[in-house]
Amino acid sequence: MTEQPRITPNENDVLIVTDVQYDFLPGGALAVPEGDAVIEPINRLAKAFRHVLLTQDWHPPGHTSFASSHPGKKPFELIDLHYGRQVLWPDHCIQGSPGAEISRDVHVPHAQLVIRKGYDPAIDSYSGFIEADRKTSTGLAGYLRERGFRRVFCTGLALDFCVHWTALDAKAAGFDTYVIEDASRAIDTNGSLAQARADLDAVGVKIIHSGQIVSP
Ligand code: VGL
Ligand code: ZN
Repeated sequence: MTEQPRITPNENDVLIVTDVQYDFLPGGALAVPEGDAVIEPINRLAKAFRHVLLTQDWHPPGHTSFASSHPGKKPFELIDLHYGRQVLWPDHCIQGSPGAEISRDVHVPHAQLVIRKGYDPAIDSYSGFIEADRKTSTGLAGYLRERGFRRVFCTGLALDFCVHWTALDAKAAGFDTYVIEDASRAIDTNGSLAQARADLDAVGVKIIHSGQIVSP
């Protein structure tokens, strides 16, 4: 294997920790396989970044992304909504519920921002930047620009949904964007993981390993 380049986080870098919430962890309503494996690398990485922010999936009860909101539909089926195709999910990350809490095992006391998403009852949001209608902004790109960040490092859950879309939108917003693969895990439904990798590659998001930044 060729040696991977080392990356040293600097003042213009931000680590984004996506959706490490109880509902995406083992035992949760939408548990990502091996989701808890992201916590150790994230904790290790977080110590190397001065600037860290978290995202939090944050749905009202009856959210349009829930299969339970569409009579006769089951989780993981696809449906066409007013903004396009939507995977239907088990009810998850309901505002104020224990499952929506960020895991207490994520040790990022110095996180500077928690950006919530998916709070519009009629629009899902995988991305921390732009909702699934692909129009409504969360304000995150403006925040990052105003803070002067240039490189964005993406981690968390799930690699093929929220990390994927957050990374694509970071790149499209002009940030030099990385996904730290071992600090992320996928749901992998309907070919979503292969598609996510192809999309990230196609736009030049760099897929790296945490060992390039911090030693295990
Ligand atoms: C996510 C499915 C539904 C994620 C959020 O965090 O990747 N996936 N809501
Ligand atoms: Zn969600």
